[in-house]
Amino acid sequence: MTPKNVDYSLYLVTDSTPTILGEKDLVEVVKAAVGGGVTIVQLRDKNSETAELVRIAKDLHAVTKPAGVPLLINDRVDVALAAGVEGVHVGQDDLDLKSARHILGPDAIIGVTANSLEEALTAARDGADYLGIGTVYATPTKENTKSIIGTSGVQTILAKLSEEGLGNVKTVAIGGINASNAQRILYQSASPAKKLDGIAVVSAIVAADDAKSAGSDLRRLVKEPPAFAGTTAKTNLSPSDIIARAPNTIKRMAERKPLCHNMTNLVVQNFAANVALAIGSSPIMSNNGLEAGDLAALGGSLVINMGTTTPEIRGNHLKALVAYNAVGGPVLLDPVGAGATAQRREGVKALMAGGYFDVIKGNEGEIRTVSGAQGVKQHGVDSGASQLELEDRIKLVRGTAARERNIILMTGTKDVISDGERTFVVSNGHALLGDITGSGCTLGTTIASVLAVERDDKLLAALSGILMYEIAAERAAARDEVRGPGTFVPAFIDELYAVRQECVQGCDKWIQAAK
Ligand code: 3NM
Ligand code: MG
Repeated sequence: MTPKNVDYSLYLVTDSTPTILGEKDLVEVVKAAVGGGVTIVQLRDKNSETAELVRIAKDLHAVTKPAGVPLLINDRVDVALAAGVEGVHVGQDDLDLKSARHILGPDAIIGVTANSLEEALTAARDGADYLGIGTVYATPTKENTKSIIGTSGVQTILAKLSEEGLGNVKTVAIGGINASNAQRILYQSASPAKKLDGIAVVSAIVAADDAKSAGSDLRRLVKEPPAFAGTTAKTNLSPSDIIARAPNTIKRMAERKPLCHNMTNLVVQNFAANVALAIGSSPIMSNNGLEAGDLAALGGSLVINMGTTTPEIRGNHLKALVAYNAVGGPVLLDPVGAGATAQRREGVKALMAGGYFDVIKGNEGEIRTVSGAQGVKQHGVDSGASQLELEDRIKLVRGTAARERNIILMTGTKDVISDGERTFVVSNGHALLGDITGSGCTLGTTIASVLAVERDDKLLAALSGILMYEIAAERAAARDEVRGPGTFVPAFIDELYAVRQECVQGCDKWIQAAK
């Protein structure tokens, strides 16, 4: 057990306060957690007197040492020395790293709390063995945390560490991490050059009724990629290959008839169900989060549409999101009107912190809000005029997709779609789509339907859906009987149906209209 060879994958930080530990015995909890698979332990106790702390540390060490699990003491270098444990963890207001190193020597494991990029870079330069990066999500366990940085904040720090040649420092994330989000946090915080070495948890283990099973559940989760990651190898299809494959992708969808579960707004339920039927998926319109687990088990995909949202609806959305993430069922977010009200801005944040979206699609204002831009002006749920140049839209979409590690689609006269590496601008579609209700929402339904059958290359799935949808709109608008929005809707549904039939019959001339 040398300091440079520590397994940081599941880091338990203790807490002896009654609200978290309850009536349980700390040593028993740590013993159980180590039995479950915790790989490193920190004694964090802000209340006990020094002599008592040393006693606790020795008791814990008697449990951790035989298991080959390092024990560190929060803040107290003196206690670490007295108890003969493997190291310390120091916060920004504790003894500084260099002094701690001087006292404990080169072999001690010394970790530092980093709540910001500056703190992370400084600690890494000063020779910390690892950084505890946070606060990822707000947590009742530690009040007055400095800032909630989310997975994007962790990712920024990891990328910068690597860029500055500090990629060797080990890293764990902390704050609000539990079994429901551990895999996603590891996945979404990863930058191309550096990923986390592990997660640190307090309440997810210490407050659990059974610390051993809580520990072993978490250990299993941190070892495996999340179900939604699908095959991690991206297909290396060229842009023209991707477009050429769209008809066959639609064909597979129409033949499989996957379930497309829509949690959508009151306005478009009927239209969205009709679009799903026309393109060849099987719609279910259910806003009940409690049945989402049963529906997710059927192997389809989910659309979460914020069109008519309330706190109660958001609760249902979050339940469904977790249920689909657990089985790797694709989820598409349509953050309708995201920038329009405080409720909606909050809603987007809560949803993005509550689970993984394979695709997020919205108009310019909505995607800007998703990207975290402040002060986005949106008057209603309609798109309004574009405020960004195409070049800036591309940058924003690509950057957000790379950050979220998903697909971002910004709709408009020109749609911009990216998986963070590959970016497409689609110029298909028709102005009449802007004159009917639910065209954005049902594009979401279309893309989600394709995603249900094409999970390896999600960009291919999304692009196939967009092309089918927008080329069908062009064909509908060109029909003689179409004189405006009223006659457009039935013609559009017919053309979606026609494109689907053409795909099934292997006649893919329609794709030549892609531009
Ligand atoms: N440090 P839980 S957050 C000890 O942000 C600690 O530096 C934090 O508790 C930081 O796993 C935190 O119960 C508490 O959310 C984490
Ligand atoms: Mg401290």
